[in-house]
Amino acid sequence: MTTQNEALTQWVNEVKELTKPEKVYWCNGSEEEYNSLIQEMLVSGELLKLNQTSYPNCYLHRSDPTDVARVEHLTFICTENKEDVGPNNHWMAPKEAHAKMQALFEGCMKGRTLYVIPYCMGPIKSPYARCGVEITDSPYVVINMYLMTRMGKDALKRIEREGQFVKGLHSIGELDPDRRFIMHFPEELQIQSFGSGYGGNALLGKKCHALRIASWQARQEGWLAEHMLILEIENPEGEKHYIAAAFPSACGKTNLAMLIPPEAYKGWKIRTIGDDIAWLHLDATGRLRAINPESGYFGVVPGTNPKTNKNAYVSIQHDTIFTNVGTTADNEPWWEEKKSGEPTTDWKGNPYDPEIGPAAHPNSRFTVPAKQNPCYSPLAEDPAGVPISAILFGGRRRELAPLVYQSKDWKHGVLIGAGCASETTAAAAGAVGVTRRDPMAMKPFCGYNFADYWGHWLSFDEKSDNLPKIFHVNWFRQDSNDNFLWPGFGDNLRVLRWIIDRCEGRVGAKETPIGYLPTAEDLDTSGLDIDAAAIDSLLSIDNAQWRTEFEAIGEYFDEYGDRLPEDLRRQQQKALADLD
Ligand code: OXD
Ligand code: MN
Repeated sequence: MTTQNEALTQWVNEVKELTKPEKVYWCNGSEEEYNSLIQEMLVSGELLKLNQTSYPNCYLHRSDPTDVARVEHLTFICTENKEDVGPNNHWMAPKEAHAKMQALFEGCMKGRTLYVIPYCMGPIKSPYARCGVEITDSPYVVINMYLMTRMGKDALKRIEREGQFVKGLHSIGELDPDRRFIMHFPEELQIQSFGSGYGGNALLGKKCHALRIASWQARQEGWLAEHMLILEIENPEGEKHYIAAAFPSACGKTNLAMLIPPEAYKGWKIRTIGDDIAWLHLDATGRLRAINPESGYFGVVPGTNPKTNKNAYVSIQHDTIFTNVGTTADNEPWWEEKKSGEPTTDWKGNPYDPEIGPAAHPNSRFTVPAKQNPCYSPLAEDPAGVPISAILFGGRRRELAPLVYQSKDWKHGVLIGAGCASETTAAAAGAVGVTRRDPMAMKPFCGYNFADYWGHWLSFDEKSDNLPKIFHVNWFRQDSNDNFLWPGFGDNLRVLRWIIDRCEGRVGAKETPIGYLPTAEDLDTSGLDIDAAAIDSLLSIDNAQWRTEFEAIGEYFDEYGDRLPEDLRRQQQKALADLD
């Protein structure tokens, strides 16, 4: 396969000149191609066969132990104007970044194959979908892109028709953490990533394109590219709603998107449209419609079991790539909280010793086609996307944030999203469990200045009077003994039900200074083993704590100086005043 597109041919030739691969291979996206790459990687040792009787077509990849998560400190947005990327990003001048990357890529593919991967983010026929081409020297990247995106022939055809695509150049280099950079050039629609094979750093369609570059384009073009799951909820009467929810990495997006209704919720159905990224566009009626640009899930494995997420658990019993899990004596994949089997080998390939560490890396991952999910919604393929009724923001907050509250209006909802904080997780290199501001769960992914991003969010209020309602949820409240107050998982449907009923105007709430909260009567807790004191903590606010919070949010906003939208400052000051 080659192409008629001159810009693409020229770019591939330039990269070939620079990186000096042994061969160039154009990916067509076929199953045969996927299978033959798997065979090659089994021979090279990049993949290991798992037990093919109990886990057919499942393979294990062990990363370099220093390359197991996103590297936010090595991720840069390179624009002419430093102010355009804001204090939320690391900036490098494009000229300097290009020179640095040029030196790294020089001859880096000697003896390797250069793979050209044309891909489409979103249903191939969707007007909202966007294409890119990733060049990589990693067959692991190719097989993951096969599972996560629509890649190959059809994507190339679309690129040839449209003439526009995002250029992503990737090499694993020597996997040396000191020679690792993830560079984005939004003004040039380019990504360059060197020195890492880890998903978020190397599968360039995902975080780099579908969030960082796409958020930049979305602002210019009037849409939103967000770190959100998309789910469909159907009640026993057959009424359907679509919810988009932004939670930081490893905070339960995949679990919520695949929720199994609890016993008491017979007749309710949840279907998954997406588990990580949503692209949202206003339609002619002013509704926000969402597509999932991805076609697979790159999910956190530890904690997945038939109780926490049966749909994910079932999905990964076959045709799955596991990265950095442990294995059992009979060569099945194993991870913490799997609830069956015993590990004998850890994720590094050493004999398992609990004294040394967990069997699976806390950020070990599964890559699986979305269609393997038992509650996959065929609407994930709908070129028109789905109309969103409610947007949820949230994160891990041990304290402070109640189980759920609704914003007073759109602009107040933007304040809620912009003020979000969450405890860090193993999805990114660095300390875990540290509370940090993570506006709209986009801290690591917004490809431009957050001040401009919040302004963009606020601007939707002028564009439509048919926008989704905005809510904040927190499944992670703990008591003073570190016990979770809310059962979470399937029972989160009780909260979603209140949210939908609020959207439909058929359930009550009490107005508080931070927004609308359900009373104990408004939220269905029937049949739950939860005492009144816990419900009270989950559904109440502490004014003094919230005052401190809004002051801290104000200080955080100060970092954005004059660029901060006045409307957002007004919202923050009003929120503070409402607490007096
Ligand atoms: C992810 C992440 O992999 O957010 O989705 O890190
Ligand atoms: Mn994510």
